[in-house]
Amino acid sequence: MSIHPVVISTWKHGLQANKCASNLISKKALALDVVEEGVRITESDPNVRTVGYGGYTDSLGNVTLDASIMDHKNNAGSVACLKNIKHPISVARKIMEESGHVMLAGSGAYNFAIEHGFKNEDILTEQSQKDFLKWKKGEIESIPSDQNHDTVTQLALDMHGNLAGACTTSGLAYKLNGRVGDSPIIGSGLFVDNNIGAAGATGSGEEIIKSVGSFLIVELMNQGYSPFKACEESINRIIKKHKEKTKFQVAFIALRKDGKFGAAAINDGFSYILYNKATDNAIFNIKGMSE
Ligand code: SD4
Repeated sequence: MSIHPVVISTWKHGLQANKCASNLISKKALALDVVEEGVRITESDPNVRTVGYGGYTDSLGNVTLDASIMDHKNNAGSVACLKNIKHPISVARKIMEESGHVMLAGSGAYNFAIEHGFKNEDILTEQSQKDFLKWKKGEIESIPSDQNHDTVTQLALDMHGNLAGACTTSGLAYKLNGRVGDSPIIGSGLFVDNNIGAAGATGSGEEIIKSVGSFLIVELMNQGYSPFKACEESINRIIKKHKEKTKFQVAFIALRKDGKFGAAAINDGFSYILYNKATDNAIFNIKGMSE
């Protein structure tokens, strides 16, 4: 039976990442290589302000990056609070493949990266620096929520029938120094089980961590939920914990082993990009479940 590849990425600014990944996957590349190459495009783009190079800073003016990756053999790698390295997703993969560990953080992660051939690069752009100074002076109170949640998470099913996922972010703008979000936490920002499916998150990391949202979606798919219903249930569990209408955003995407996919979000404004046999990198806008 021939397998039709699928690539799905969070947010409309995941378009270039999805295009790169879909181009590779249509040439029979492995899902793991596809998702790494795909999200590296976003990590390099200074106009995407919450991923990689040119991301918003933390409360001390540093750009600190979180990322995770999982392959079809249940291997996982992740990096938290990484400074001065442009491609945290590739460091996460190196940790997965060569460290004997799953997760490295802070200066240990940086030293590991340097020892493994990554370059020290200044990832603070002039714009990030200017915005930080304005924020310090109180001229920016907060970032509009549609611009403060743009972690790129990408899931792929390759022609060999294997799943992989990658998730990368600079986290919430002006977060406390040392804060780690959901993106590098396996099961929260990302989870892949090659027998079942894959899921990934974007949005308020604290909420996603507390609900272990991506693992929950994969487990619900294991129990027979469709990818869409599984995403909805994971969102609903977060909404139900809050008495007031939830102002923060959380969104999930999911991809099942058979290529079926789904997405759901708490509030309006979330979009995702899909490549499959029916759609060549189209953008889909999602209506929020709390609206
Ligand atoms: C975090 N999930 O660190 C991320 C936030 C996000 O772009 O989506 N940022 O909590």
